[in-house]
Amino acid sequence: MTDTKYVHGDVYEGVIEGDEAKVQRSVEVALASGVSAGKVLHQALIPAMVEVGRLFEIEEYYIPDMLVSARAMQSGLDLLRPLLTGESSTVTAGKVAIGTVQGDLHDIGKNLVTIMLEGIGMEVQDLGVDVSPEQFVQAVRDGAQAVCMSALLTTTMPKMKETIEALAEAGVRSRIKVVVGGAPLTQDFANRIGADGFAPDASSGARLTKALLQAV
Ligand code: B1M
Repeated sequence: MTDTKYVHGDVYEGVIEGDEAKVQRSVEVALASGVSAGKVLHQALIPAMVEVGRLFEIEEYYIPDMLVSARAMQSGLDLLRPLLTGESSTVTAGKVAIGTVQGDLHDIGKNLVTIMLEGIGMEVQDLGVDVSPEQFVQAVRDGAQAVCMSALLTTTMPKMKETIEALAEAGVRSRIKVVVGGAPLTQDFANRIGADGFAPDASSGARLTKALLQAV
């Protein structure tokens, strides 16, 4: 059995079936047999969530199905976290506050960005989901040098603009960097709302945040 066939098999199926035990067991087997953490993530876990979204769209899956799949995906991600972050303990590259914007409960993409940020030596304050503009402002007052926002719903994207406006009203916008991401976003949207950067995936989002801070 090849690497690719393996990870596309049990890990992928486990997420779609919402079977946490199967995901954990098969991620462990994949890692033990030499499959890289990145391969498990990009060739099995993420494609499985894309398939779950497709099944939801065609009404084969409902919200509880999406929820159990998300839990199964997260359980696999938990096993990959130490490998993706490289267990780096020296924090030197700056402090970032991250969250999913107000009204939005999707956190897997945001959690991935967090892992990638930690992996490149950033100190991360994870504000969680449903984060209000005021909470982001407070995080900056508490020392965050960059704000990373995630949104998965077209209906919650406007909260990113509101948050940037709240940061400006609080007088802290000019001293921080704002990076946005999430499946429905585009570079054009990021430009229009006045963000400093947009990234289509978690690792480029983390790298962009660090680069923007280093360019200050
Ligand atoms: Co929801 N959901 N959901 N959902 N859900 C989507 C997003 C949807 C596309 C499904 C569909 O219709 N095909 C659709 C949105 C449609 C739209 O707005 N255009 C949708 C909907 C409609 C809803 C509800 C409204 C359903 C309802 O109630 N009727 C509801 C809303 C609840 C709310 O938030 N208020 C809802 C609820 C849920 C669950 C709670 C059940 C669950 C989330 C559980 C959780 O996150 N803990 C859920 C899930 C799992 C999904 C799908 C299936 C998977 C999302 C995911 O985790 N993807 C999703 C379908 C899909 O995406 N195909 C769907 C994997 C993850 C790794 O990708 O988050 O995109 P993603 O992150 C990517 C990039 O976007 C990027 O990096 C990652 C890759 O490396 N990225 C960043 C993300 N943030 C970034 C930030 C950055 C940089 C990059 O810089 C700061």
